[in-house]
Amino acid sequence: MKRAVENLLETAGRALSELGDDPKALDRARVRFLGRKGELAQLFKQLGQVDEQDRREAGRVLNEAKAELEALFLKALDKNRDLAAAERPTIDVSVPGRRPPRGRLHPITQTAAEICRIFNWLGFETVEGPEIELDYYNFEALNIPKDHPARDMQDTFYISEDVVLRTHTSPLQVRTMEKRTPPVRVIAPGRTYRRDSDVTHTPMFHQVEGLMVGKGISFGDLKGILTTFVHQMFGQNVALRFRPSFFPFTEPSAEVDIECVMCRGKGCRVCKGTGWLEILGSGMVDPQVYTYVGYDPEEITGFAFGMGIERIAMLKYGIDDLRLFFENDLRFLQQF
Ligand code: 2NL
Repeated sequence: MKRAVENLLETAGRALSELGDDPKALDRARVRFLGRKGELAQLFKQLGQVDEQDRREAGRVLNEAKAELEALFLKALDKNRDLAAAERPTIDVSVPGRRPPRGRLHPITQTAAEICRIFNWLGFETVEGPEIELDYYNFEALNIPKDHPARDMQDTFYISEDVVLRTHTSPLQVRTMEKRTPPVRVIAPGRTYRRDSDVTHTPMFHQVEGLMVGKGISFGDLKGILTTFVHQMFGQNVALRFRPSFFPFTEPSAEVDIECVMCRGKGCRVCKGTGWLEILGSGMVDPQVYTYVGYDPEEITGFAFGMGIERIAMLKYGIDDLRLFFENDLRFLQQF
């Protein structure tokens, strides 16, 4: 038995020294010598056949051999790990890191923020609200009667008989007046929806509307505020004009044109030869609207205005195709 054990230790030692650094070979050797059916286990099995008086000594020798073998394999395993670590590529800490791509705000978002910033500076508070609206706030309270063309099924997304996707951001201002007592000065940006889709119309587009109501607010205030806005947005020297117009919710009403930003008023393709570009609609809030929100039309006056953000962005950045805003082509978006 003693001989067999010495033999085993010697073979194992030799096998380990010839192993090289392959971790799989090391594991195969471990199974061969220390495994459940390995060579050492075979010797333990033979213990039963050893003479009674020698069995105790043989057991001791076998247990010692087992401890020695285990120590041998642990050492080989350690050496193996060191070799593997040495082979792993080291990290070059001086290599510059990969830069994550930096996002930016969509040109529509930037334009809306710029418009709101100017009006905030003029004392208007930004308000936001639901895109799914009651017919009452979208039409009724704005003096748009049931048979008005703006309510036509052609233009409005109806969710039910009295619920719509808002067709403008005016309902926000109605809600604001309902909640507050004058004076009120708010600017309301947001998404709006109309059943309209061609080269110059998208079913979802963006609007900013503003409202200023209180005691003694006049058409002169409207002209002053909107003139200041145009000069801040498009430049101090840009000419503008107020042209009579009509909206169901304002009386009188006026549209604002600016001198064409492409040809500086000479006449070109963009302004269709007129030298002027329409940028917003406005007017004195119709007294009828005040009765809906519980204001006294004898006491309260004010003005409101609305503009399409896509149109403002196109004029400000010289973009000639509305669809570019909705394609999300990074080559386009990264320019803003
Ligand atoms: C346009 C014209 C306009 C308004 C919006 C408004 C809101 C209330 C009362 C009265 Cl609560 N008016 N909004 C007034 C005039 C014109 O928008 O061309 N928008 C793109």
